[in-house]
Amino acid sequence: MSEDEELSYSAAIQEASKSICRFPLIPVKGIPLMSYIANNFDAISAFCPDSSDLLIATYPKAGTTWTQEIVDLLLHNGDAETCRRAPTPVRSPFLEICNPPPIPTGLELLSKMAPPRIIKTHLPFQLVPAGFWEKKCKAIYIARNAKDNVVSYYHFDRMNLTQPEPGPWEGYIHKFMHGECILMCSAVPWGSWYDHVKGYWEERDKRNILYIFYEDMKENPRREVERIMRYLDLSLSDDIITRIVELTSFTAMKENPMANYTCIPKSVFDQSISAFMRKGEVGDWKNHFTPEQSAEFDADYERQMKQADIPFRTEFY
Ligand code: PPS
Repeated sequence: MSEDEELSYSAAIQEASKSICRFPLIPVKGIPLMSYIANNFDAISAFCPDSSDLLIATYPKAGTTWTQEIVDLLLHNGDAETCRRAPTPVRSPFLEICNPPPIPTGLELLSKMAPPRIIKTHLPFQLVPAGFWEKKCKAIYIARNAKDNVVSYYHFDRMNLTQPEPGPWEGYIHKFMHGECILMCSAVPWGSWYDHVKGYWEERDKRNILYIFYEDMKENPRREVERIMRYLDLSLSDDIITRIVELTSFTAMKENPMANYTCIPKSVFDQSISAFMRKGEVGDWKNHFTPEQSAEFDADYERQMKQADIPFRTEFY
């Protein structure tokens, strides 16, 4: 994307922000999606990737932006300058995103880029366009433990003025636990965390999906950057890997205007309510859950995850 196009992206958001509102949720095959996305879903489903495209799939707030930055740097040999060519959503379009015109949709941005592209999605496995699997595209799935994920999502829904109003924390936990309800007013966009993480987990071997954990990235970022590098069939020097780990630390990304979403105006992302790069920690849930809420959440978690053998960690021991 040229500098002019990048400027026009920011200008488009500025223009559209006058008509921004908290969009209602509409179910698509049972998954609650924001109305703009749901109404455009046939076009999203029909998207035909190139076999060289890479999909980065996550439940919202699981470490998408972090992984997008790591992958962009890996593909550009750790060149920080090149990776500051445009904000994250322009460098690595969000497949299903649709907002009021004139903001370009994810599909429009993708149509102007030559493969290989780094494509972000929050769609659960069953809603991902079939072309990704038919073309045997590589895909990285990042999962984050449910308790930190719900905390991050809650603060995001407070500041992202296009997502449904989160309401009080107490009620939000229940919306998150119940995922996709019949009542769209008591659901969260993209539906159940539990079904999302299980859906990709079950398909990871068959579809050659690299399934990684936010907590592992925090614990040993170098090990996880190297894991991603090998999955992408790249081989970079130790020095470049060290550089990539530094450039993708929470502090570096919080300060990076091309990664911290300050490209989105306050009328859409009000970062005075909560920063996009908020805390970036494992275990922040302890500052939010009461002991009673934690016990109720854990009991429900047991029920929803009992068949799944996914090694989530909610803290470091
Ligand atoms: S989104 O909107 O779904 O794309 O958000 P996503 O990028 O998936 O998740 C945002 C959370 O990830 C944290 N983050 C990071 N943590 C550690 N290191 C790095 N480099 C990093 N970059 C982003 C970000 O702070 C959000 O988590 P919380 O817990 O809210 O701070």
